[in-house]
Amino acid sequence: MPLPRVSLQSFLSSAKSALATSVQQTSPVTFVIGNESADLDSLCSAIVLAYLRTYASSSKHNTLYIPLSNLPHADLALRPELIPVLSRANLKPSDLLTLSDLPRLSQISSKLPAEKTRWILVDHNALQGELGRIYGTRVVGCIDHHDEEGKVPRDCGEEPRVVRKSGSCSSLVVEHCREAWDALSKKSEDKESVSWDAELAQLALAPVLIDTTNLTDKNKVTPTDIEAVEYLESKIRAEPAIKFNSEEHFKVVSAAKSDIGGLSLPDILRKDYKQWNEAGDVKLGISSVVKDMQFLIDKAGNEEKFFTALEDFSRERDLSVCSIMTTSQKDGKFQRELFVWGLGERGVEAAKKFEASSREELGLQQWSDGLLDLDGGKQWRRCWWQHRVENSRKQVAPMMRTAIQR
Ligand SMILES: [Mn+2]
Repeated sequence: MPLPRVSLQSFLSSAKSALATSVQQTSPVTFVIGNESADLDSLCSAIVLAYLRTYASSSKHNTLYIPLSNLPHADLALRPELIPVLSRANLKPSDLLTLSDLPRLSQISSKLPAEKTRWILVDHNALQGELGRIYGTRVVGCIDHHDEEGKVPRDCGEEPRVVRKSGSCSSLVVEHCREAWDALSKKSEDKESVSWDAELAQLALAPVLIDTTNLTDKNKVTPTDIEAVEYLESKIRAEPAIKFNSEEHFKVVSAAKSDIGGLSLPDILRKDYKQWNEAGDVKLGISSVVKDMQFLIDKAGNEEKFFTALEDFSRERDLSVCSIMTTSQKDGKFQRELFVWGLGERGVEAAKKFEASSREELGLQQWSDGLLDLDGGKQWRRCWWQHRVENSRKQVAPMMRTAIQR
């Protein structure tokens, strides 16, 4: 039997104590974790799935699924968009469980032995980095909208295994849990349950609105997203105390998201950052930024200072290919820039190969008379306008990864 239902806030606080107890007693633990860019989609999908698997599953077991945000606690401050989203669910950033709640890396294998853990991935389907190295074989399910990486077992038994295109991973989570969620709502139709449903629905809805630009981005929206929005809005409307307007909520959250003027350049670069290891130990890092290249250069002071900051950023992470993808609006038109810096022999080779194979597909065009470009022996740098704006990091990263594999 699933555990008796509580509010989202009580759920997160039980999850925190459950995690502390399992570390103390090395008892079994089940995590739901988003990807390491830890964007709104990843964070909300993990909480919503963990909550519904805990309280609405048809399983005979009473497992508490622990939602883990894939970032250190301090980095929550880099996500101003969390504030309006969490507050609608009566949560604050400090309620979330993060990597800082895990034992330190040097002790993690003994305090949280792999064989005692189960991992369900949302918004990615291959556990990356150190966690992947230690716990990669303990992944027992996933719900994701990225390319299939073939890492999660085909048969996940009772746990979900969904990898399918959609604007937001949260839409897939909602679709998967819908029946169980309805059954849970039916069990008790008192005021409390209605308001808990509305909190949960608002949490699930925010990433769908953000990732599909309020369902207007035709390159991203799928029927699953549209159905999820309808379904979630009906759950929110059922709570008379809430005045909710999706359009207005979308505006508030996206304004908070692009308000990065107060962050330092390194913070902006790591805010929405993903890294991959290819062909042995060639590291690729891609930062997504919601302002244009000129904003980043101005933030640093000038081009030279910008490159110095970027070089430090790459060195700290031992990158062979360092890339930035920007999004911005000019005269009401959505635009993208793409910057790639190959460092060292393998990095240069991969970056050049990427340009040759993707120039046409991505509609790459020289940026500002090649102001940022460089052809050195062990360095190669390019900045382009990316005219095929429908390609986000989700499409561009696999192209770069392929270019690295020789
Ligand atoms: Mn996503």
